[in-house]
Amino acid sequence: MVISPFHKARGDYQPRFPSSLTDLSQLRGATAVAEAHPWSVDPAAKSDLHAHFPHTFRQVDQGILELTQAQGTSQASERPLRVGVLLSGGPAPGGHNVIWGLHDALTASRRPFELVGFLGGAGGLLNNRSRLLTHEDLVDYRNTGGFDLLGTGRTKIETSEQCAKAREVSARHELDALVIIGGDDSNTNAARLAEYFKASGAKTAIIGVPKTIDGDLKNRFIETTFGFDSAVRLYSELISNIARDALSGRKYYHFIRLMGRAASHITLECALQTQPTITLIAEEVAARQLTLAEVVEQLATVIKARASQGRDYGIILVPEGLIEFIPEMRSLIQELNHLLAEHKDYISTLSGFTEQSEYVHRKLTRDASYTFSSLPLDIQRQLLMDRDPHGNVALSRVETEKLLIELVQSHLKEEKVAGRYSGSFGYQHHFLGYEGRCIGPSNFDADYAYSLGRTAAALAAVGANGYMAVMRDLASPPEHWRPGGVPLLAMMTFERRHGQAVPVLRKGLVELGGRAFGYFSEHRDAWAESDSFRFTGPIQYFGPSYLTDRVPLSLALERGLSKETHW
Ligand code: FBP
Repeated sequence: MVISPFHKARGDYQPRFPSSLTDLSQLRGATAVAEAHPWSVDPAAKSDLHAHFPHTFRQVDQGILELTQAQGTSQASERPLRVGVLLSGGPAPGGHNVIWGLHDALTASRRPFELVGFLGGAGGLLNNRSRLLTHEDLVDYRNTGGFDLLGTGRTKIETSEQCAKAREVSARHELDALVIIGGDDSNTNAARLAEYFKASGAKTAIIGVPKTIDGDLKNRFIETTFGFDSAVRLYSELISNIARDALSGRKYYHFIRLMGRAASHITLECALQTQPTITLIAEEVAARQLTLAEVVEQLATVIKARASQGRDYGIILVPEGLIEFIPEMRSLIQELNHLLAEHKDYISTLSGFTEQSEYVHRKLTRDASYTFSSLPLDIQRQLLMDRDPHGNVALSRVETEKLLIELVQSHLKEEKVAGRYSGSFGYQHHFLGYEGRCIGPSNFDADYAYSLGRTAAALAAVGANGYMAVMRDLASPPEHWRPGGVPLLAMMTFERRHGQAVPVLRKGLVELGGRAFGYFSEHRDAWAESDSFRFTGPIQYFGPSYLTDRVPLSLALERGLSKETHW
């Protein structure tokens, strides 16, 4: 690795963390306590959860593990603590800091330890591909983006054979704990493993860490995931640069699709940051049951109104997940997912798109077939591409922004003929996704991920099997954050997959009744009418704290902080 001056200087940043995580030697011996916290899981799901997780279910009623310092002096233990760690799913800025925090906390515990990193996600665990991680290995990865220290993967752990394999590998390494850094799917894996390990008497505690740029691992216990802040700051910088270009040239509408497979958190945060002309929020489209034609009409209405003021330019934000939230598209995609899974072998024998699409047309219901054929050929092709390991269409490859451009363009042509539009519709399209997943973490993410790593070490020290490391009060300074552990099962729900109800970690979508969406919906009409772009500039790693230590605006709004201090 070649170390640039920036890389070196940024590596010197020492993340801030809650003072309660300073000395893990004070924590050894199960000082974690059950917080008296009134909570409940969905009562209907509770008995089903019990049936799926009979050995770990009791934790749901035990509550949050709050990490507190033990009284008195610590007792030395000569038995080394062995901890495994893996990175899973899409990269998110801060992943390396979780491992660094884990390592630092284990070092500070003054107990001998070994940290084993599994390579390439859960696949590395199942195939026992691993390396020992030492201080020297981590030095050049401090405060860096990416998951390249260990690599990542999307292997699912579903079968008991896989669980048995994971148990065997963990036993071979004599692991006291295995830390899984991932999103909702990876933490669903973690919950399954925790149950299997407990049932089979394995000594390894499974601990989850909430990661994803999408920000959709969010609920009453998780205020946001690490990686979200850095990714949206980069996207917001790029959007504001494009907005300046739009204002300068005054000839293009820029359709910008933003990553986020399901939820529109990234798009909402970028809208709050940059105040674009139009922002589509997928959850709202679904709640209002808007058809594709209605979404297009909504866009065209703003474009026409702006044209009448001589403004033939603007910024339009489109969430990656939008297409699955439009009712007729959702039905079509669900049918396609089902078809492609059921007839996978046969479809793979068909040569090329034309044959595949003819076959699919014959199998789809009438409505779905109609929707499919009304789409541009490129989009049809993208909807037939290989599925991800969960059987879902790879939305990052579906160019929804181009679909919208094509439909808006033809709508405006008709409006022009009818004399209702006299502007000129120039456009550009962009997709902001991969470029945000590996940038160097902002201070917020560097601190948050590092603190989660220290928390995971604390949970490992107390053998908290089936818990996720969390940090609460994130809008306060890091020294005041409240670390803890939440039972993975307390965040689970049931989803239908391949016709069966399966337990999965619940995805946190944008709450339309929440303060962040509320602020956006109060202001969006003004942003559409006149140009109110907000130019964020790049992430600041050095400089005054009011620039470097910012928290996401949606988090600030949700925590009731004033606009004046956080804008
Ligand atoms: P995670 O949920 O694993 O963090 O990944 C999210 C994401 O970045 C999505 O926004 C995007 O659709 C997807 O990953 C792309 O996945 P891949 O890396 O497999 O192309």
